Amino acid sequence: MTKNVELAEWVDQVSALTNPDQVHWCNGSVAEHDHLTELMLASGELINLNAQTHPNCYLHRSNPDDVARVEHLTFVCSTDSQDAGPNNNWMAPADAHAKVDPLFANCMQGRTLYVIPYLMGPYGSPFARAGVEITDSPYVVLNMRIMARIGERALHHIEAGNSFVKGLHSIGDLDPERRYIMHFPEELMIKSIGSGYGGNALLGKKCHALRIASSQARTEGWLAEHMLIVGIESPAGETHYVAAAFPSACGKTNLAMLVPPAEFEGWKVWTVGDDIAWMHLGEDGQLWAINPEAGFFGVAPGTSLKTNPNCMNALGRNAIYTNVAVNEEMQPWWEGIDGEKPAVLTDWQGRKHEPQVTGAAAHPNARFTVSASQCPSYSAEANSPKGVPISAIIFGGRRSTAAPLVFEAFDWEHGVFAGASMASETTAAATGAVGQVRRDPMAMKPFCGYNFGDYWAHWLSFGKKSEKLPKIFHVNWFRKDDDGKFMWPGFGDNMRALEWIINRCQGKGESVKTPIGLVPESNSLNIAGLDIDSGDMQALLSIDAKVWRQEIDEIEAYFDSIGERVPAELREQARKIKLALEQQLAA
Ligand code: OXD
Ligand code: MN
Repeated sequence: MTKNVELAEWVDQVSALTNPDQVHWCNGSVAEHDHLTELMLASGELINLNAQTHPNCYLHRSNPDDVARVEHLTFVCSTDSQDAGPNNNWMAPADAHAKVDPLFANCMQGRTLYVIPYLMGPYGSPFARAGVEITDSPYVVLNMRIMARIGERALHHIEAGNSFVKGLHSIGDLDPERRYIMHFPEELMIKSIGSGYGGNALLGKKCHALRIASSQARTEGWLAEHMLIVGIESPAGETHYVAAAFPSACGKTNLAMLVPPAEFEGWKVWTVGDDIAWMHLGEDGQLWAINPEAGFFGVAPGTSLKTNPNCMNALGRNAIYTNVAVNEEMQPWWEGIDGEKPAVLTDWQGRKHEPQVTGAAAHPNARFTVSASQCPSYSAEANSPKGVPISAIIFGGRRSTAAPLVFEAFDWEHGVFAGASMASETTAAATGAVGQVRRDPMAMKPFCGYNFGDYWAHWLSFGKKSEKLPKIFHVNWFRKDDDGKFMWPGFGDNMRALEWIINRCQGKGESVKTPIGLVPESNSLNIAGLDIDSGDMQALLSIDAKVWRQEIDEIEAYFDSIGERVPAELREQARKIKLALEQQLAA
C-alpha cells in the first residue's frame, strides 16, 4: 500500500504483533468517512444527533473511566532520564517497549487495523511534519480526519522521502491498569494503549505536535508550543498576530475566536489556531507561527453564544460530540449552553439526568471535534505555508489571587522567566484533583517532551538570535474577589487587554513599572462601556508586594525541584525581582 519501505515494514511488524482481522489504509475521503460512520452507528459507538438541527453530527460516549488525559500514565522515554527531566515520568526506552509490547500482542484480534498517514501543518509548508498513526479505533480515524490533514497527500509527503513519526495506538481493553502513553523522542515513536480519549489517542495532537515536536524543535532551533494563534485587525486594516499559552480548559479556544465588545467598532479577530503553535525564526528576525492542526477539539461546557458565538456557529454541522448530554430532540446539551435547561436530559453516560443522583449532565471535559474551516472567524492566513508573524506572546494562568489582569515583561529574558514561573489551577482536562494551583510553565507541564531546564535554555537562546522577537506579556482573566466572584468579565472584554498589548507592541500605551513587570497605566486600558467596580479595576492592576515576595520563594523552590539544568539567567531574574519587592516593602 506504500512505496516507502520503512513504513510498509513497520505496518507489517505491527500487524504481525497485533493480529487484526484486516488492515485498512485511510485516504481521508468522504466515502471512507461515511462507511466508518455507518459501522459505528451500527455498533453503537456513535449515536445520531438531530439531523435537521445538527446535520452530520454524532455523539460518542466514552468509557466512564476514560474521559481525560492521564498525566500519571504518560512517559517520556529518553535514553538518559535527565533528558526527560523531573517534569516528566521517565522509563528507559528498552523497559518501556518491554512493558507495552506484550499489551499490544493480539490486541487487534477481531478488529480492523487502520493506518492513518497525516500531515501536521499546511500543505506545502516547509514547517509541516508527517506522521502515521496505526489504530484500532474508528473513532480515532474520524477525529484525526478533522484534526489533521490525513490521507494521500500526507502519504505522498512521506513517500517523497520526508521523515515521519510512528504512532501506534490501541484502545486495548480500556483497563486503566493497562493504560500507557509512551513517547520515544529519539526514535520518533509513540506507543499508546488502553485509552480512546482525545489527548491520549489522537496521536497527532499532544503526543506528536507537542511532546515529540518540542524535542525535535529543540535540536532544530524552533519552538513547538501549547498556544493559540490569533490575528487582531484594527479599524485601519492592520493585523497583529498574537500567540498565547494557557493551560488546558483555560479559554484558549474562546480567546482565539473572540468577538470584540460593541465599543471596539471596526476591530476584527481572525482565528489561526486554538491549541498548538509551531514557531520558527524567519530570515527577517521575526517569529513566524503555523498551526499544525486543522480542527478544534474543544471543551464543550461553558461554550455558548454569549461566551463564544464563532465557535457555536462552527459547531452546528459535521461535528463529533464526546460525552455531552442530549435533550429529547437529540440535540447536544451541556452546562453553560444557551437557553433554559431542558426538563428532560440524557446525561453523558446515557442515563436519565437527575442532578442530585447523577451529577452534571455533560462531563466537565466533554468535547467537540470540528473542522477549523467551519469557524466564521477562520483566518485567510491559517493555511499560509510560511505562517503568520507574531507580534506578542502571552502567557496566562487561572489564578484566583496574586496575578494581575495583564503585565508586560521588561525584556525577552524576563518574559521567559514569566512563562517559566507561570502557575494555574488544575482543570478537568486531566484526571486528578481540580482547582489546585500548580506550576505550569508556558502551559507545557503536561506536554514538554524534555527537561524543563533545557527547555527554558532553548527559549532564552532566541533572545541572542534576534532583536525583532515578539514582546512577552502575562495575563490572568480569573482573579476573584473576597466573595469568590470573578472580578473581570472575560470573554469578548479580553479585547481590552489585547488592545493595550498591541499598542505596547507599537510603542504606544502607557505603563507603570512594578517589580514584576509593566502594568497598564489606569487610563491606558479602554474600559469604556464596561460595568466594573473601580475598586475591582484597581485591584486587577495592582501588585501585592507581600504576596509576590512569597510567590518568588515558591518559584525558587520550584526551580530547585527542576534541578541543575535551570538556566542561571532565570535564577538571576528571581533574585532581581525579590530585591525590588523587598525594597518596596521596606519603603
Ligand atoms: C487539549 C488539552 O485537549 O490541552 O487541548 O487537554
Ligand atoms: Mn490543549
